[in-house]
Amino acid sequence: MLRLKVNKKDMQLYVVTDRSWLNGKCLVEQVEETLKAGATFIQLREKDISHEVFIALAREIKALTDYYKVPFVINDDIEVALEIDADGVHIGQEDMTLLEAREKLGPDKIIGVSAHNLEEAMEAEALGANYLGVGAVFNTSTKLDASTVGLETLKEICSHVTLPVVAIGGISKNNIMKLSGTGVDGVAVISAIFAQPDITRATQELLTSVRQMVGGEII
Ligand code: 3NM
Repeated sequence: MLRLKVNKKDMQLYVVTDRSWLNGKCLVEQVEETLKAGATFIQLREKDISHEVFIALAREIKALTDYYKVPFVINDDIEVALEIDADGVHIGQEDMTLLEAREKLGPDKIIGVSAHNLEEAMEAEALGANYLGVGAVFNTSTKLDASTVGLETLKEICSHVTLPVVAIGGISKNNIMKLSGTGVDGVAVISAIFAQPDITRATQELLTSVRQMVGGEII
């Protein structure tokens, strides 16, 4: 199956939004800061938000990601993705099935799927996912129900699928190099960017590290 929608390079620095770190700042401005500093993919992930606010936020971010030519997906909410013509959705194992999402979105949209083991990863690939998110690779306090996936499992998944794979969960500039040699294409982060006082600097530092990591020696 030919899948050109997501390049492995798009996974390098995958930024997931989280309004809980705003501290009075504006999410759209924060997202633009990450894009200016080199973010390669944006996911709007907002829980506890009204449909109207979600749509308004999503539209504003879509205008930015179009301008910066970076893929933009919506977490879970396929109706929002359709309404604002996002590039796609990211779904978990417990969300709607991949086949249902594909039926609603059509063949041209991106569907990213969270996988926690080889079986889930291979199934998602077989059913037409465009990329995989694998985590949590480290302990994270951002997603309370995240269970940890070992680096060996991450490596096993990367070696068995051809899809782009992004690691998620507790990744920071201090531990990113531990992912070297796993075969992962990049990192997805929330707090390593949004919880930092200087978002531009945090983004640039992560991007530098992730490029070293993906280009690094096999461990
Ligand atoms: N998904 P941080 S971990 C949104 O394991 C999310 O699937 C995860 O936030 C998974 O970068 C996670 O602050 C939270 O750890 C990532």
